[in-house]
Amino acid sequence: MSAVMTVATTPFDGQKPGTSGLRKKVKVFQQANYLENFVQAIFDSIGGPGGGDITDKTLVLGGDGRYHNRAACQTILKMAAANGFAKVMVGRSGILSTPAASCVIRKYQTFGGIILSASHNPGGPDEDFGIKYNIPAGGPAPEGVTEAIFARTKEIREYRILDAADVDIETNGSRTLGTMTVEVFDPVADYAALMGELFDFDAIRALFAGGFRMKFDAMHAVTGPYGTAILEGILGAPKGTVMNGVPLEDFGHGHPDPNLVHAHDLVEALFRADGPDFGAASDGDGDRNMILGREFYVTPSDSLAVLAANATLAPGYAKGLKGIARSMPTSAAPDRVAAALGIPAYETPTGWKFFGTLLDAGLATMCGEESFGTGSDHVREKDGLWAVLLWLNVLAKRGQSVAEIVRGHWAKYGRNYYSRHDYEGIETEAANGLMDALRKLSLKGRKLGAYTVAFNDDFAYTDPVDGSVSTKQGIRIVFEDGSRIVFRLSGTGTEGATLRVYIERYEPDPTKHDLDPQDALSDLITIAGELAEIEPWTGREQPTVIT
Ligand code: VG1
Ligand code: CO
Repeated sequence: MSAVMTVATTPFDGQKPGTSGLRKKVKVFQQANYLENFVQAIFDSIGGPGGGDITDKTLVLGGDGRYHNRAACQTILKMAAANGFAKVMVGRSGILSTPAASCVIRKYQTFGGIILSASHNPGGPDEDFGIKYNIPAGGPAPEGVTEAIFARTKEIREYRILDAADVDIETNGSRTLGTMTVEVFDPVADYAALMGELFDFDAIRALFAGGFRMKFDAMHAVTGPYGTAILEGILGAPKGTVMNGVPLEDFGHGHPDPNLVHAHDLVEALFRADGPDFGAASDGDGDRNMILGREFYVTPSDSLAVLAANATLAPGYAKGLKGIARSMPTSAAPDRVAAALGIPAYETPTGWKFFGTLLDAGLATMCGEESFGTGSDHVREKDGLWAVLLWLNVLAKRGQSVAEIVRGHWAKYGRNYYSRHDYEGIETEAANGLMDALRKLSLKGRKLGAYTVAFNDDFAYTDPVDGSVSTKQGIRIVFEDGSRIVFRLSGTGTEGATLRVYIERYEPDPTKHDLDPQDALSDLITIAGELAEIEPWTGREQPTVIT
C-alpha cells in the first residue's frame, strides 16, 4: 500500500541556484527535507501551488551517477507520484547525461526533466551534488523560472511524498508507483539515434577501419556508457578507445573536469610522438568536451570556431548555419567565422540557458563557451560527445590532422590567443571587494602598457527574442585593438568564491602563431593582476587553474 503524505517543513536556506541549478555539498542535500523542499519548490513553480497543472504530465529524470544519485531518484519519484505526475521516464540506474536528458525531453515532448548533477565538481559523500530543472524545450530553466523556484523555497511550508517502497530502476521496463507510471529506459539509445542523424557515421567508421586511433576519457563519469556504445560499438573504434569508461560514484577520486589539469591520463597519452591521432574527454554530466590532437591542444573557443567553419561537412548541418552564439568571455574567434560566412554572431552571458531563446527562434545553429562547452540546435544543452563526433566527422572528411586543421584555420582567420586564470576558493568578501573596486574604475582612453582602453563596463544583456535583461554578467576591459580582459565570479562553486580572469589578444600575423598562450598574453596577464589588485585582495600569487 502507498499513501500520499503531506510533510510539514520550514523554508530552507533560501540560497539562489547559480549558473546551472542548485549545487551544494552532499551533506547539505542529505539534511532532512532539504532535497524535498527544493523539488517541491520546482513542482509548485512549474505546476502552480497544489501541483494541479502537472497532473497527467510526464517528467524525465536521471543524473550523472555520482554519490546520492540513486537515493535522490527514489525521493523524486515518490514526490512526483504524490504531486500528480502521470509518468516519470527515468534513465536505467538513474543514469542520464545532461545532453541525453535534453534529447529525451524534446523527443517525447515531456513537461521537462530533472537532472541530478554537479557537473565537473568532484563527487562522493564529502563532495558535491546538484539538481536542476530543464524546461519542455529541453534547456536549462531561464532566469524567470529559477527566480520563481527560489522565491518558493523561501515560503515553502509543506511537501508531498508517497509513503511507498523504492522502485526498481535497475532494469528497463514499466512499473507503477501509486497511480504513476515509472518507465525505466536505456539512457543511450535515443541519444545515439540522434547522433546518427546528424553525422556521417559511415565516413567515421571508415576512418577507424583505416587505422585512425583515438582515446576518449570518460573520467569515470556519465559518458562512459555513451562513448562505449557509440565509439566502440556503432563506429567500430578498437576496444580500449574509451578510458575510465565505468561511471563511479566518486569518479574514481577524480575531478571530472575535462581540462589539461584534470584529464591528465588522456593528456599523457596524447602528448607523445607515437600517441593516438585524436583525444577527447567529457565531464561529470557529459555536456563538456576537451579536444586534443597528437601533441596538440585545441582551446574551446578555437574548437567552436573550427567546427562552425567546417559544419557543412556533417549531414545535419549541410545546409549551413543560421548564426553562431558564444558567451561573452569566450574568445572572438567564432565571430570571425560568422563574419566570413555572412551570418550573425551573438554574445550572451555565461551559462547555457541564454542560448535557448536564440536556438528556439532559429537565430543561431551553433553555440559555445570557453569553459569546454559546445553545442547546437539539436538539443538545448551543450553536448560533449556531439562535439567529439563532429570533430571526427570533420577529420574523416578532410583527411588532415587536428593540428593541420587548426593551424590552417589560424592562417585564414588569424589567431585569438586566449587563456583563463581561475583563483578558486578565495574569501567571498575579498572577491566581492575586488569586483566592486573594478566596477568603480573608469578607464576609457587610459594607456595600460602597450594597450589603450576603448571602454570598460559590467556586461549587461538584453535577450533579442524575449527582451529579458541580465545585468552584472562580468567586467570587461576592452582595448582598442580588440584585446580584452574579463573578470567574473563563478556561479557554480560550493565553497568560498572563485574569481575567473579571461585574457584575449588577436594576432593576425601567421609567423606569430606558434607562441605559448601564456607568453603571448604575458603583458595582458600582468595588466590584469595590477588593475584588479588580485594579490592584495586574495593573497594569491598564482591562479589555481590555468586553461
Ligand atoms: C561554469 C562555466 C560556464 C558554464 C557553467 C556550467 O560556470 O564558466 O561557462 O556554463 O560552469 O557548466 P561558472 O559560473 O562557474 O563560471 V556545467 O558543465 O558545470 O553544467
Ligand atoms: Co557539465
